Amino acid sequence: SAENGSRLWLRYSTDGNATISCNKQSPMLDIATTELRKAWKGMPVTLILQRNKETRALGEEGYCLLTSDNGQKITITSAGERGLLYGAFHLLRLQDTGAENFSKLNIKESPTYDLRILNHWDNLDRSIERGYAGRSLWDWEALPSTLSDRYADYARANASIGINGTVINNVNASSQILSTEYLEKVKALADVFRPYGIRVYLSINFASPMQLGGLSTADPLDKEVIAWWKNKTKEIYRLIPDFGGFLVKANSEGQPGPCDFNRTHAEGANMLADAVKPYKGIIMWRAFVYSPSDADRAKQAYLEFQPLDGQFRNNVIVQIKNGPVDFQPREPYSPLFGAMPKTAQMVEFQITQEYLGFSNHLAYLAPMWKEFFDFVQPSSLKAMAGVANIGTDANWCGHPFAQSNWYAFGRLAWNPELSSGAIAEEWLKQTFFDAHNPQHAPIAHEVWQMMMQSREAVVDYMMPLGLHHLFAWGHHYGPEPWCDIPGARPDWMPSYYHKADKAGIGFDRSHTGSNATAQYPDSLCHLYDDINTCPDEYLLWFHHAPWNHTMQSGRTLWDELCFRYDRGVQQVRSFQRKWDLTENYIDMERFKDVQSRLKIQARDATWWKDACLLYFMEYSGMRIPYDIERPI
Ligand code: GCW
Repeated sequence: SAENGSRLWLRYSTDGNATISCNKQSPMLDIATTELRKAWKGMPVTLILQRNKETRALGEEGYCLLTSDNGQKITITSAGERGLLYGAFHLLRLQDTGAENFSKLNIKESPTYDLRILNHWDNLDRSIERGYAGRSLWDWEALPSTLSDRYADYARANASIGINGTVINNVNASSQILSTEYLEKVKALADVFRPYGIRVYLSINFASPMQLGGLSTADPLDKEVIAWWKNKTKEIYRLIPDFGGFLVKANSEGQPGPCDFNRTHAEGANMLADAVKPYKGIIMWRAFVYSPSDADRAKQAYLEFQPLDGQFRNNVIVQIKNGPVDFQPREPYSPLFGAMPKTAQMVEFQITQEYLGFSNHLAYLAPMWKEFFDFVQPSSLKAMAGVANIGTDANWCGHPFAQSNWYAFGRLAWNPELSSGAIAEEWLKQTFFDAHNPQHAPIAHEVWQMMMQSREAVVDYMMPLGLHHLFAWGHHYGPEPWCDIPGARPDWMPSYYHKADKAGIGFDRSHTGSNATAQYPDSLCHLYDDINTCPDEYLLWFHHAPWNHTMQSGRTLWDELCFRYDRGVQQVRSFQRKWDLTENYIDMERFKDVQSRLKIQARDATWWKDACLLYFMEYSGMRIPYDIERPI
């Protein structure tokens, strides 16, 4: 049955047998105690809502898990109800991963970020931009009177990993979402999510005062526009008192914004910030801006936003994609991070695999996000957002392993110091394997290895060595480095990015080229700017390197390119073999599902390799090395 995938990582049995108590009652605390009653099989657990010095230091969402009474009892203590909910899920996770000796628990937890937010690119017609797991969960037609069970299931899954906010509609926003009719529907969702500790946010269309309000302008300095947003905000908070705020994509890819009225991003953001301020709302203002101009696309967000540092209200957070272009399998981090010391910043990761094989390819993304944190201090950020990969598919995410990315996003937003390996291990134990069965351990380890290698494999078979955006036009599935559509935007053409010619391949972003390297802090700038010190994985991001350039391996660039593409293909084949080992250990349904998706992935990897190498060969004029491709 489809049940296997639908339960996500919350598969624990429901034969709990312990005494669970709590010193207070509320809808949220009922959820916490019910979870424990259903599944906890150990000593009695008491949830204690208590404000004292210790709990206050951990905040409303933090908690202590402690074994007391000589190992006879477990207490979960928090200053806030949400802390108790998270503590309950933590305890169940420990039981399910078989990780702890419960006689000596002494755990104190609190989240690194107060805002841990999913972004849904869901449209009001229930299509999902870049969604690969069915339709949108939000059944707008049936709302507000009919509530799908999946709303609460969704909220519960999020709560179990600490996600506490959701932007439920696409950043390419319809102004319709702010109509009274839709706000009633949004309120119904917010009411379901609230006891799970989840706040609702909305993406807004900057031209809403015109499109919805009938005004002649959306100029953020116009009095009527200001008044319109104030009224709208008031209406929202009357319905949803804990509404989180707005997410805005402005002057980006054709969306309206303050620049249409000769105002800056800061002026636009601040107008909205003032409207939500009385209610403690926030504005997440995206920095994903670029246009077909002379400036290198990778430089544009920095050029536009860095000079605005210090001009934003303190309830504005600038939301920046991890890399300077667009969620590629590998990008260097965006140099805008750290370049606006007077402005709150947050990172936007993409959980949905727009550029990583949709829901056909197995790609565990925690290593990619951790790579970002190798460069950007977690403490320099205010929050974390992830573009959701969730839809109406019975298993929520399409690929059974895509669930691990939802899971990992939540865990990293709670604590970005967790290792990707540890997260993969706990996810696998909860999702596929029995942590208490020693026979499962060696198989689980093989699958763990597959997860840990999977993102690098995608980089290898799609775009190694810093190549980027070789994707097919529009849908972004599969290779099309040769794509050439007359009259189309040049910055949407792969050749803009790979610049292959007889002399070499890659985008010169060093001082001899676009000089994007200069946007990085000095030490990195020097490292990246020099073709001899630039790390292999970013070489063709920053340099137009000659085909016979000597790589760190000693191979020529061309040979290295062939080697990497081939390595990616070989790795996917090794994943297929590893997965076959699991056949007798997990349910047939998920076994077969993953097996058939790996088959697609293996075929796609070969397709990528062949397409890219055969195309680039026309420029390099070199052969694919004999031990990779023997001539027939
Ligand atoms: O990644 C690109 C996508 C668009 C998306 C845009 C954005 C929501 O191809 O589909 O639009 O980025 O992040 O705004």
